[in-house]
Amino acid sequence: PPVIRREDYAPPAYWIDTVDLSFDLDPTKTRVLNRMRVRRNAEQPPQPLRLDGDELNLARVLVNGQGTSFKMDGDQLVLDGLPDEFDLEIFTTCNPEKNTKLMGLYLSQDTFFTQCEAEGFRRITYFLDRPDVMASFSVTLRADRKRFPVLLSNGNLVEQGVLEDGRHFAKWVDPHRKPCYLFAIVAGCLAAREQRIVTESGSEHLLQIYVRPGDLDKTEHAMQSLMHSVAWDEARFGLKLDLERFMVVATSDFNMGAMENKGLNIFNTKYVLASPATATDVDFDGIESVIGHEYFHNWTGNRVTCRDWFQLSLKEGLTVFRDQEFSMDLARTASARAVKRIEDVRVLRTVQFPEDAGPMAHPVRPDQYAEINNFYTVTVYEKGAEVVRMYQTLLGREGFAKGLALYFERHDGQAVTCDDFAQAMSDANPGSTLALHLDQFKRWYSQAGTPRVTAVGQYDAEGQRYTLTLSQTCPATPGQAEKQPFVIPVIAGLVAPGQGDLAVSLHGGEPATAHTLVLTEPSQQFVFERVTAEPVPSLLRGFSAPVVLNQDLSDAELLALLAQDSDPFNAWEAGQRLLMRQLLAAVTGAGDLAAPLQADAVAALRSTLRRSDLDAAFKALVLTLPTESYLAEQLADVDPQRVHAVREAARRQLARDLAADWAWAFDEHEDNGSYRPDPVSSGRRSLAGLALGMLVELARETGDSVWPGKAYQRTKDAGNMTDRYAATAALVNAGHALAQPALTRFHDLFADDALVIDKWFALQAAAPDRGGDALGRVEALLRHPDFNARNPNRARSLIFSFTGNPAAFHRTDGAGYTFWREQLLAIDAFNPQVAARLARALDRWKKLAEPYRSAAHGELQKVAAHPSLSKDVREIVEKALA
Ligand code: B3K
Ligand code: ZN
Repeated sequence: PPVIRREDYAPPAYWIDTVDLSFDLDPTKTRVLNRMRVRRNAEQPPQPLRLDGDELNLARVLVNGQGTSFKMDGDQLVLDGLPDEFDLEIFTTCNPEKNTKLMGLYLSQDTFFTQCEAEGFRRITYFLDRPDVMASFSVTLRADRKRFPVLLSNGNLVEQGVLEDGRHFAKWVDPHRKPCYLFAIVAGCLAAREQRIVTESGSEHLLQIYVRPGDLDKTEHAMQSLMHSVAWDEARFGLKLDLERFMVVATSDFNMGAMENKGLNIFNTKYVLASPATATDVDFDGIESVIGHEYFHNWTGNRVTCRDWFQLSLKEGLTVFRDQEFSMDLARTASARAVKRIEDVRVLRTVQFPEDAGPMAHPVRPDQYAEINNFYTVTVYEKGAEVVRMYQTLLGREGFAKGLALYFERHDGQAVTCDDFAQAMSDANPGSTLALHLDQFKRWYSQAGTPRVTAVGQYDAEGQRYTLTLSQTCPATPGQAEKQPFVIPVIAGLVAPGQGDLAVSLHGGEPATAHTLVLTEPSQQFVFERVTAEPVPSLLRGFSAPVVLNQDLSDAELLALLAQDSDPFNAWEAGQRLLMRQLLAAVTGAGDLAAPLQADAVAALRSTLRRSDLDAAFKALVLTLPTESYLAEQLADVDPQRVHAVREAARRQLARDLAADWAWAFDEHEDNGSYRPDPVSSGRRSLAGLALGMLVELARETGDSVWPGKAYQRTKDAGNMTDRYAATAALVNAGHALAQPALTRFHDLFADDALVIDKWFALQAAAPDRGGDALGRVEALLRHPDFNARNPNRARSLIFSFTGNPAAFHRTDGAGYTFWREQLLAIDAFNPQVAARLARALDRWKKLAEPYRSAAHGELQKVAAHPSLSKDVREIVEKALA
């Protein structure tokens, strides 16, 4: 497929100032009349106007009201010999019912929805489908009144009324100019939860959440989250809601999480609908952060947008950072903030680090793509958010807020670049470390790969001096063999066992318990003074930079940090390092698998579990072993079955060695009373759920029937979905005989609730493989009457859960890979975007040991040889094979 390069960017040859769209909505043949005011961009050489289109039927083109000649060049409509300014009128039709790609205008449960980012608007009408062309939109919708009673678009409703033949209309005008990727319409039978608010600054707004009428009772949490979002953005950054009406609409057919269309966010139902009976704590948190994320885009993305799609992280990295900060600020306690931070870092390390080390590795600001949808990645989003976080770490909260204010002062209403953002941050903070090293800092945008930082310390007891040498390297990535040094902020403290954090001075400065070391050279020394005892260095606190830290700490030093580090992130990190070290030794060693963990590590986990000064949520994270995929990333030659066997053995060991402690933890943290999704009570549920899983696992060995019986009872009488799901998962994961009746009940109880049935599929597809039974189970589920691959949520819940289950997917006979290829090709035929995500499952095939490696390679080659692959999937598999 043709490659688009960042360096080829040129401003548009024409501007579109106004767009007046009128839709005659019909499921099989929707008619779209598009009237534009177009103006030549005098700063560009004269050239024809090339409008993008995709799967449209073109009926008529008028320039200044006159028929005109035009050419087609592939999908583009080309007009030549145009005046400098003119009215352009284009009439097309499209077929929403046949739109299985869910890009452009489509139908979901008899309701019309649109998805335009990145390049879906061209599937609605011919246009300059690029984010630097911003226009004022007005939209008239006409549709059958009974079947499509609610008609929505961006902005304000200015007119509505009844038409003949049972139809009606609504006219919407968006007061803000916007790129077409933020355009949206919705038409169907929906009901809204409404809330009028008065903001801190006194303005009044109407918030609405539209869902299918039967789902109204599941919108309270989404509305609360939206109200919190509005208040937070105004309080933390002074960013106000700029619309009279802000709408969120939910659909069950959606390619991703949600979309920030101006004033009319469209959401996957997964991130809107929740009730205690149907949604888990994780779902409640997901809703809060995605509602926040899309709302925050109203400023970071919509008021200031991207010049081109290479700049995607300008809005995505920044908005992820903002939604992370929002969730942390709502969490309130320091411990709950740390838990959120640990969860975010876990995602980064288990998904983004592998991406950055594999065939799809790309900089936060990519240099090229074949299909832009393939670059909505964890690198652009999550690593991009870490880059934004580093500005805040270097500048402080206030300096960062000043930088953001300057960014809006300069660029409100514009389409800009990552460089513009960096410049505003720097200019607002003259003399700062960032300003001093700005060009070098910007390498975070241009260089791919996860940097390695090595730390070596030396203590001079007599001089009470501690010298820390930090050095950095970065591995090669596709197209980037050599890397230049990064600017890496390393927040550091020195912990003296038995005394806690030492107040020390750095290079003769004021004594403090934490210092931000800024590593800019390949290697640098930092000298701490007044170090009164031999310390254990606590580095990269709060995960202050997205790097791998190599540090030779002994088991005893790690145990000291786990018990005493004042930074909860690093306390957790020390525990994980210790566990990882022992698990990896068991994977690579030949030793027996009965007990991969050493006694002192188990004892430390026990005392963490029993501590009364820690939150349950934090304890649950400390007591959760590193994931199989994170373990695999540390190895050169991965045998996924061996990794699985070792991790499972360690889980059994923990279940056994801490049996009495798990029983205590369950009884102590068990649900008591009404459900609230706050961090404290959800943390208790999380720890109780972990404990129950361990106790049921242990019962497999001991033959005990008490804990499985308790779990089964819970699957029947749990007061909320978090507990019900945890109990069902405990039985399913242990392969217990009670799992089947529990699953049957679960299905019967929630047969009408699609999001819960998604959980039912996911739970089974993600369960440990026992003797190779997982694939057969998944194949049987594929034939279940509730399965439907055309619904992305359902496809993800079964097929993606299976490929994300390492021991089930990586079979010595390669049958998991064959299944992957078949599903991938089937889905690619109707929804390339979803297929391209599934294609990523074999990104890391070159790391696999035999026989997995050859089997995976063979299936990848078969996919690549398929004659009618989408360009989405082609780009992924060609990179994987390169
Ligand atoms: N901006 C959208 C993502 C669009 C994805 C297009 N393939 C959602 C978000 O990041 O908020
Ligand atoms: Zn986003």
